[in-house]
Amino acid sequence: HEQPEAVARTLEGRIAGSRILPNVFGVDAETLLAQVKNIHIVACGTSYHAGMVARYWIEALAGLPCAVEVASEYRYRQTVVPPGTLFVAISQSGETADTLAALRSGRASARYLAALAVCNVPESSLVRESDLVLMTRAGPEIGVASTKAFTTQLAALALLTLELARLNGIDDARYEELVGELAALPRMVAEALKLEPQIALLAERFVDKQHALFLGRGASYPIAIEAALKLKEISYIHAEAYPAGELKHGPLALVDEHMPVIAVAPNNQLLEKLKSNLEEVRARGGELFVIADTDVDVKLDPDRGALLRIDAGNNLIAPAVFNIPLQLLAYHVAVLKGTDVDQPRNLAKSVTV
Ligand code: F1P
Repeated sequence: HEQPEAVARTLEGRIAGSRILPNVFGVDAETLLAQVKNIHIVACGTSYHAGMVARYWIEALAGLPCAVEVASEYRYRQTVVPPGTLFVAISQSGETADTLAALRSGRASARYLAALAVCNVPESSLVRESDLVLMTRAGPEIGVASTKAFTTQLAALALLTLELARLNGIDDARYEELVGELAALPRMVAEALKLEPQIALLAERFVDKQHALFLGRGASYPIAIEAALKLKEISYIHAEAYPAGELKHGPLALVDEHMPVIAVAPNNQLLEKLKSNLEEVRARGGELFVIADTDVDVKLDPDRGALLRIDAGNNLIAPAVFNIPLQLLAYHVAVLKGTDVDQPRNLAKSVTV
């Protein structure tokens, strides 16, 4: 519920009128970022999912090649780092061992053009050891599971994307339009939170479930993965996420009346494809819950699912907005099941070993 303020803090002083202010990423950042030819994003857990969203944004808007990987694998691969690579480490705590190790191994061999930290803790090791820093300013997260940290990471990564897009020649009018949309994010998040009573009702339909399947396409796919992670880490329901187009390559075999399917349906060029994937679920008697943009219609059997509408705004910030009802869903299922939402079993806030 603090997220509108947290996201507003992330954006504060970084947008003036219709542009992102120069040097919000550090001293001489503009000169450095103008040389970026390639991006490697590295993170763990929820922060990794924020990076996955950013990859869609950076490729589409800045036209730069962008790879994203969990730090625990990146650090052990013989990663090829092309010249002009910006290393972006995302971490709420700035102390996650694998993320720091990935940063340090790259720095030791001087392979990066620069390292940029997207982080929530100013005095952290990650911030101290990076060349450029973008603080998320989420404020302290009490719970183990990242919520506002994730949404503010998305806001910070959208700032980075738009700066890279500007430096790589995005059309001025499009740039200004996108900056305006990003500035509206705190308000959109506040609106999304108003869905809570509906989500609380929806949660009742998950309490007795053993499994759940989340689907998304494009930049909504990482949001589906993050939603599955939230559900499993705080409610202990086994949840998986797939790109909706992968359904027929295996997971469809799991769909029956016991498998709830939750789909994220923004109004974009992928919608028709998504609808045909959802039809495959419906035809097999699966329970289908669709979180959809206001003007999206999806065919559902009333007793076998539900449609929840949300004003997700536009393509850029839509993932951050869709994320809110999905976090609320995990929260309400956990509350109904009586699990400890703030301190899930077996998990630590910061994985430092
Ligand atoms: C990464 C992370 C969190 C998760 C949990 C364990 O932390 O996977 O996303 O919620 O607390 O660690 P960080 O690198 O973002 O601090």
